[in-house]
Amino acid sequence: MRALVLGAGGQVGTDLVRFLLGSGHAVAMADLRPAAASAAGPAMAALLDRYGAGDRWHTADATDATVVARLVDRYEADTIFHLPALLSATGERDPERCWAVNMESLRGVLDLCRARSSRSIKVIFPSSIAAFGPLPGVPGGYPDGVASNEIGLLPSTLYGVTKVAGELLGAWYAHRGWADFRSVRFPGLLSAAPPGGGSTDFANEMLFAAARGETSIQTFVRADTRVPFMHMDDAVRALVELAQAPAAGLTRRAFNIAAISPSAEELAAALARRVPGFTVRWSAGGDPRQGFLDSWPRVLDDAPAREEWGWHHQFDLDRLIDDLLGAIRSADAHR
Ligand code: AKB
Repeated sequence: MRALVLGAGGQVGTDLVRFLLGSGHAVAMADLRPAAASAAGPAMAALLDRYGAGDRWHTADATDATVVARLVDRYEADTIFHLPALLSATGERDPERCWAVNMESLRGVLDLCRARSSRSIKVIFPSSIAAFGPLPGVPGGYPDGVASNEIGLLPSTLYGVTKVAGELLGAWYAHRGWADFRSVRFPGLLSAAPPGGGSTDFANEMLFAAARGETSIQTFVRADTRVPFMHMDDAVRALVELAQAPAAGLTRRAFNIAAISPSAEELAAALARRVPGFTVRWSAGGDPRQGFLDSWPRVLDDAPAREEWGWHHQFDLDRLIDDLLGAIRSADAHR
């Protein structure tokens, strides 16, 4: 694969770059931040040095179509990972920028693919559980096990609107034969890099606090909050495996992918089993992010991804926590 990773310095981008380089792919990267200031910190610059890839990191506006065109041509990219995004909480606070970063930049990438349609460039776009929203007239929201083709993608956040619109726009470009667009709906993602302005961040905050030995933390969610989560290693593998899946086997352009769905209380209990004394003070509700979380499915059905391109997760809750507590402590030790 000759990959161009846009938004390479974010929570997903840094781990995706690590995975791609480690798997021997040719990778070029763009982000507003220099590598050493990415979500992975100086470790990112060290990683690039190790693979001799430092000069393929471009500190540039990855949402600028001219920049992207230059990079696609220079590196003869056959796959573009479009990762720049404002997440659910920050997107509500800055809707104009959310639309520009999430949507306009995707449209720029798709237009670029259209201009080079003879190359059939793949565009891999992370969608999200935020594509779902409250079902009108259905108290309690979605039943557990929401399928990939569930009708009623009615998001309650602008972030979710950009994800649904991005899925539809990409599918239309694919239908016209201009881009090979593919998308996964990510759950909340957990890794050793700090997240950036999502509603699922409560879980990342709990993990970071436990890893750092904080034994009493306040969270913005209720104890019974339940949404799907996934280890970042599974998430980046999903992006790459979907990019590599033979087109003939795919019946759709957007796939649910699922791993675990612990409640916030179950997550806290799993942390407390490893960090003695770890306790969480729960919120009674009222934070807008609680409303967003309540509007998302608790459990996703990802059967089409499993059947059509062999998707499977590797991290259950216990393995995920053991791995990430260690990874956060090790990253802290090297900062
Ligand atoms: C968010 O909380 O906004 C993101 C997401 C679910 O896509 N983590």
